[in-house]
Amino acid sequence: MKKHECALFDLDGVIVDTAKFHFLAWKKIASILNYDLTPIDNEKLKGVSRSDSLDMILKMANKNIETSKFKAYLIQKNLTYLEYIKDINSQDILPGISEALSLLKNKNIKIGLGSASKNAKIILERLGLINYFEVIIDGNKVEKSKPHPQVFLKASSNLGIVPEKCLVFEDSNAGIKSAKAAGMTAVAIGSPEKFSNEDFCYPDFLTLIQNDLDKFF
Ligand code: B16
Ligand code: MG
Repeated sequence: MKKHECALFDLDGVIVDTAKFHFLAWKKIASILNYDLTPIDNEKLKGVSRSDSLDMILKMANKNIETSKFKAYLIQKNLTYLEYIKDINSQDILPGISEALSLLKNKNIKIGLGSASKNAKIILERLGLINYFEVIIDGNKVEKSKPHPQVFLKASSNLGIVPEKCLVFEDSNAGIKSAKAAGMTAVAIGSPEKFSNEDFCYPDFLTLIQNDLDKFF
């Protein structure tokens, strides 16, 4: 197995289960549009930026809205989401993540974040994990949303590691496509049927670190 020098983590759905809160917040906006957003619809929104997500929901609902309303829905969605995550703390870190971060740190592997979320920093702070990350590329730092490779390419160039030596942990199909388009090794976390282009897939992070984390680094 090729050894990697850098680990790039997605946030929502990999480090913490905030995906369920994004879903609930979008469900409220969708219901205003008279659309019942389903978990299957929601899979397509994972890893996608806030405004691209609203565009996709409008297509699903077959609705057109004016720009002012579009902006208002983005604000409303984020306020709902922020309310859901206001008490988030270290107990919400998904199993295996803390162990993996300290293991990687001890091995001198560079650690970065590649998230579409504009709320990434406050979430990492609330989880008490922010100091593990040498580089944080979030939704405020990219113009192009996953599946575009920009988020992971920016992380690797900021860390000074070539893409081929970077390993990405992702829970979304958009994120896996982004990692592969960046020329990186893509590890999918979740059920294999959700993904199309991953290099490896594990049902959850705990299974990955109990069996295989060492072989990648
Ligand atoms: P925000 P990730 C993504 O984060 C989420 O998966 C996606 O559902 C969300 O729309 C996006 O962040 C933007 O989040 O509204 O907080 O800016 O999975 O790339 O860490
Ligand atoms: Mg994610």
